[in-house]
Amino acid sequence: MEDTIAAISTPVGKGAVSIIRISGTDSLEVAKKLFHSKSLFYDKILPRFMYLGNFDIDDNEKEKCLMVYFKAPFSYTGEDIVEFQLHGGTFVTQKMLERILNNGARLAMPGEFSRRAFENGKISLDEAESIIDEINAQSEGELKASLMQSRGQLKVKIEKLQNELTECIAKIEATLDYPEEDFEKSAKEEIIKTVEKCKDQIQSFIQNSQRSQYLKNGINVAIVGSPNVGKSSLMNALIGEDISIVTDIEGTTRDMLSASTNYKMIRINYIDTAGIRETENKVEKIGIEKSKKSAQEADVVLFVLDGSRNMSQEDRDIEKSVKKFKNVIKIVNKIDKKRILPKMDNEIEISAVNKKNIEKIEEEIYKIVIEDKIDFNKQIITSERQLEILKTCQSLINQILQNKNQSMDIIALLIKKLWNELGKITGKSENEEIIDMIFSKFCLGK
Ligand SMILES: Nc1nc2c(ncn2[C@@H]2O[C@H](COP(=O)(O)OP(=O)(O)OP(=O)(O)O)[C@@H](O)[C@H]2O)c(=O)[nH]1
Ligand SMILES: [Mg+2]
Repeated sequence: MEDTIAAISTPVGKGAVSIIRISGTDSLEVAKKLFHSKSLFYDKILPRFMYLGNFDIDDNEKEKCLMVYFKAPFSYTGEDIVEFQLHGGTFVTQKMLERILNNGARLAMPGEFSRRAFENGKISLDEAESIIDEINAQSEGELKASLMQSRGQLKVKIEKLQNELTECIAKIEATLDYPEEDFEKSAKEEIIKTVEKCKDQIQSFIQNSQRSQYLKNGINVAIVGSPNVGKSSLMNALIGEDISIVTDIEGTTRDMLSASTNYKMIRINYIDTAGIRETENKVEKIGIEKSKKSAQEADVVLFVLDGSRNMSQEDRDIEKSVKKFKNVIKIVNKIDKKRILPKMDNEIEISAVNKKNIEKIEEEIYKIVIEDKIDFNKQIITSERQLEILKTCQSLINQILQNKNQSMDIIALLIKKLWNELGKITGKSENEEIIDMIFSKFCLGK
């Protein structure tokens, strides 16, 4: 039997309400020693019923709080759970936990509640991982992705694939028992069909997941252009704060500076860079190299021009070098001044100092990176681990297809491997190591 564990389940120092959770066979026994209420008789306690009462902090001091009992197996962990909810701050909460730990429970390890939930069949591995993501989610989009996962949709789909593969394995075993030519041939055809179907599904999971990386990491946007066109002014306008130095001296920005904002649930990370030009200045040169590199690595490049003058040779050189990037937005700045620069296709006119049309840039970034590309209603994979597994599956599938003319036992071996690999997502391939790894990423109390 598992021992009884306890921890504070709410984030330290945040929020008005704290929750202490106890899980295990002795949960009620522990509570009985410490919590008293006129309406509560421990031998007749009602599960899922809130009891208001007092918790003995020590001999003289009591803390008013709520207690609720979840009877096994109808609880998060599948075990008996007792939860205390209190309004006290960090100190009182800590004190209560200490009392609980001195009265029959031990401190839970990070992720231990969820691990027990998994072990008792309450959540799948897939759901457990998404709980970690929910806890760590930074933007709403990211949260949505992990919520989708926590409904276990990926697990359901992958389990289905696993079941189909199980049938394949059964078929192969049958052909080994009855090695008549015809039977083997038709079985093989069916097996290859199933494997091809797996291939398509997994490919679409992977594709969607690569897009969903934007949800997780945000979109990286490099602001490039020649000196003095107003890159830093634009950066400040986008962020809504004066974080980058602006002067009328060419070559003001020497080092890269990045800052983020949220737009429609997505984080956008802007990188202000040094104006690109020929220079002998050593520091500026390094800055320019960094600019070029950040443009290469960015998801979107904002190519900024000064609308109040014609294109310089430098502008033209930069234009040429950004042409090879896939998402480039031409920004014509300083439209508060008289426009000299000829009109171009697909440009966005702005005034960084007057903060005019800044939102158009955000809209455009969102449009070219996110719209039509991420379908929030589709399965989105946010976990790096799951993506790696799916990639391994992909290469196993390719191996199977390449070896389809080999003997049945070779194919069977590869299909079993594939089945096991998929099981690392559904939890249907008893591998302790993976399970340990996932739950170790949880924080205490979850
Ligand atoms: N009239 C007008 N002036 C602007 C605008 N945006 C920037 N400027 C001016 O242009 C000059 C250069 O601005 P910065 O933002 O420092 O330009 P930069 O591209 O970052 O320059 P470097 O860092 O040197 O490459 C400053 O004097 C700004 O005040 C604008 O929209 N309208
Ligand atoms: Mg600058």
